[in-house]
Amino acid sequence: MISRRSFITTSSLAIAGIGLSKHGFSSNPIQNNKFPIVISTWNHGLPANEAAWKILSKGGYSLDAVEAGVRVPEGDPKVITVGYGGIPDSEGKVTLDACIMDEKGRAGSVTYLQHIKHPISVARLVMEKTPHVMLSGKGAFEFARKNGFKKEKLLTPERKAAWKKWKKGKKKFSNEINIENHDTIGMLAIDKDGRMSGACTTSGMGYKMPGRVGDSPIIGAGLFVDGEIGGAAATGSGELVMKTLGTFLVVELMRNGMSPSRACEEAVKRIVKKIPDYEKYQIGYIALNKSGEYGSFCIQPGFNFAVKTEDKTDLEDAEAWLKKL
Ligand code: SD4
Repeated sequence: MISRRSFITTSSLAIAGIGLSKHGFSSNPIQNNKFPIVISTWNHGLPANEAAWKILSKGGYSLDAVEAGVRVPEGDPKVITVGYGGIPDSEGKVTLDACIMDEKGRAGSVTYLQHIKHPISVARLVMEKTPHVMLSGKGAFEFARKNGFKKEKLLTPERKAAWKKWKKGKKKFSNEINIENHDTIGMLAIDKDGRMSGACTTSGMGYKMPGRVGDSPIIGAGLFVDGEIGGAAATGSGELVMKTLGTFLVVELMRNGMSPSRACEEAVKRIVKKIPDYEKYQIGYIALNKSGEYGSFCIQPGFNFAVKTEDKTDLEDAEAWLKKL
């Protein structure tokens, strides 16, 4: 049982944002008290943030901003882990997962969606036009078609050729760290009026099993926003994030007083403590609290995230568990 003394010590450290890890370092919050702000995962977050910024800088709504932002990699075939041009499953089908959440706690999600270029916009419509949170597969596709989305071919000739090569090599699916498994975009934004929204969208693990759905469309796993506290988004091996409800955990840790960086670190720690071969995997979290402080943490060095405010346009490296050992 936790003693009253250690509770007071732990919580006052946490409230001060001074979290000491087992390595004895502290993750300090990065201060940014000016709105608007938008942060997103990986370097394709830079152009995505620009699109979001067009809306945020004019005083627009963060929900419109995150939707417009993540549509950029969704529509870009050079980004091979999101939307159009994404890596297919083991049968050559591109299946997409996405979700969106606003400051009021409303949420919408689509999973295993095929033939639709912008799953994030379908997820938003699920949130706004249905009594449900999540639509999947055929139902999600039919809902999208009824709402005017075009049926499109998402497998590009380049990705088809790569898939054929992969199949010939009779490689097995692996959710361990490798290029195929990176680069879901997760985005968090606060607008001029202090409203926070988030979006997350991906083509999932490359060459995954048919029917596989990852963490990205699951509220509390790939994305979570609580307008009163803050938000978090995840990238990496979705199975590990799902089993720990990673972004919900990050937001709860922030609710209990942790800084965004420290909360992300703690959520990574929950994973590495449980999985003996964690070194094979990558998980990256980003988090933003209601005051505009942001942070991140990951398992492997190499995860970066893009930040945009009035004063900066940055790509920042996340602190990594393995680097700190
Ligand atoms: C998934 N989390 O489907 C996604 C993949 C990913 O960066 O994030 N890539 O498990």
